Amino acid sequence: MTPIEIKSDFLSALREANHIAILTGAGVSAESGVPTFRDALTGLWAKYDPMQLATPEAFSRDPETVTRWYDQRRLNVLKCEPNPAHRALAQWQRSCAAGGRTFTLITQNVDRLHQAAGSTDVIEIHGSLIEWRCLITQRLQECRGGPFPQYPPRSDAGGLLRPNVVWFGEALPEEAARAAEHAAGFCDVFISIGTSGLVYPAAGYLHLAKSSGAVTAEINRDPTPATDVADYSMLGKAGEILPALLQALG
Ligand code: BJW
Repeated sequence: MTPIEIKSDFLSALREANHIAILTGAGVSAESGVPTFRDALTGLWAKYDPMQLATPEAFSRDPETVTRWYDQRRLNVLKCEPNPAHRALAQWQRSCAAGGRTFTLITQNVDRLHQAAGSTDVIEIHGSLIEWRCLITQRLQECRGGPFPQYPPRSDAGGLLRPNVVWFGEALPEEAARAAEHAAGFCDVFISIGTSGLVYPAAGYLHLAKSSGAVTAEINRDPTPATDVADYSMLGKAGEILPALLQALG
């Protein structure tokens, strides 16, 4: 394995930063066995396009298929464990807190693996697929059990249940969106990790941070639209780069 190169001026920027903001995407959970959003769907799901399933229109048209897809993903996520990338971010947050510095973790992931690794105050801008919402009462219920007995599932009130995630065309949760924008606009260093940078408004946060004067960086297995925009780009697996970065920071 080639050694991971971390630029010394990037390390200096991190050491001097009072406010660090991180945006994570599906690539951070890939090494835990959670397929990324745009990974080809396999098996029975191969004929579907995730961009078409993750919409309120698909749910209205075919709630059975959409909820089966989300439940299968929920059941997979419940079997997955945090990986070294999640753990490094949680450890980094603790060490920043101990030094009186702010470390804001914004995630697009709906799998709760950051929280399982010990990260706190995680800003979930796309919701969570562990929580489901009754369309009659709007009550949320955490679902950690086995498969639902029927699809689409129903709440005790008899309403349809949908995953509490943000679909295309839906607004982000107001408080999470406000907190994420604030963190991106006021941080000293912003790092985008494991996201394709295709979905807005999240894809705009690195630009917002940069135009507000932050040092920006990207960690991704592959180049993305953010690669040429960020001040630093580290190509590789998040589960290898983040622990190396933390070690380099001492
Ligand atoms: C690794 C790795 C390893 C792999 N290590 N890396 C402005 C311009 C254009 C369009 C819009 C715009 N503003 C809004 C829009 C429309 C739309 C949008 O962005 N469309 C684009 C497709 C163009 N946005 C919306 O609709 C948003 N809503 C909105 O803006 O509302 C406005 C409104 C206001 C008021 C009233 C009403 C509306 C909502 C977006 C919601 C996105 N939701 C989803 C689904 C969540 C549930 C689910 O999971 O099913 O969120 S879509 C999907 O994409 C999911 C993800 O969180 C999100 C981002 O994906 P991510 O994380 O980047 O994953 P991938 O798979 O794309 O990439 C993985 C990456 O990992 C790759 O780069 C790999 O290389 C890398 N990788 N292994 C490091 N080991």
